[in-house]
Amino acid sequence: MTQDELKKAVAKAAMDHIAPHLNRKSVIGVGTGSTANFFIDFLADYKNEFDGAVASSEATAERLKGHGIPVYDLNAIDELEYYVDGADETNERLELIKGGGAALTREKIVAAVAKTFICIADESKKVDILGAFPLPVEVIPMARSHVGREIVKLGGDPVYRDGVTTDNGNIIIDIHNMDISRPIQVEERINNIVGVVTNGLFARRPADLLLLGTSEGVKSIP
Ligand code: ABF
Repeated sequence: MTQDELKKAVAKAAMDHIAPHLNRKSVIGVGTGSTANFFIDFLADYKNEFDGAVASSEATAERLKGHGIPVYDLNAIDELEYYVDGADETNERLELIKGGGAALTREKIVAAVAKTFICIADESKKVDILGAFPLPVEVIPMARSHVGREIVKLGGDPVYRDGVTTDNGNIIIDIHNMDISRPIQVEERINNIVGVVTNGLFARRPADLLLLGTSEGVKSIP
């Protein structure tokens, strides 16, 4: 199977997982990226069976609206039962690196609110130790040099992501060669640097369910 076929298979598996629980009041949290896009396309088939969605990026909001799915501001929502999104890396404990698409802050906010975070990914994303994928950090523009210096002190190599502005008007620094054998500690240390909005480690709030696309079919973890 191609990588796209694996992504489509996990998106379908996520839809099959939540479909029986949808009702007219349900609002679904929807992530960003190519795997999440496949999920949005499946979600569109059910648009008369739920209320609407909360989007983790402007791009996702546009795709949802294009399908005629109402998009709500998160502040207008009392409860979010499910959040479905992809990842750049996941380990066995469902701790993730996200943010390759620069939407990490909104993704982390939606994940924080959702009762159940379902991560959908093809098997290329599964690793033993996080960190081969450079760790994205959203930074307030005037703090760029300061944050870079602090990252070096923590043992990482900061690389400014040229030409990228987040939906929140900030910049992205990608951290290469960081030791992420203790993900929660690294997540907290980076978030404590003044000027950091958030970083792409989802370890304090990992996914609850991983649907992993493999050549033998979709694996459900745990
Ligand atoms: C989002 O999309 C991100 O957090 C992650 O960076 C990316 C994964 O992209 P794809 O599904 O295209 O591989 O979920």
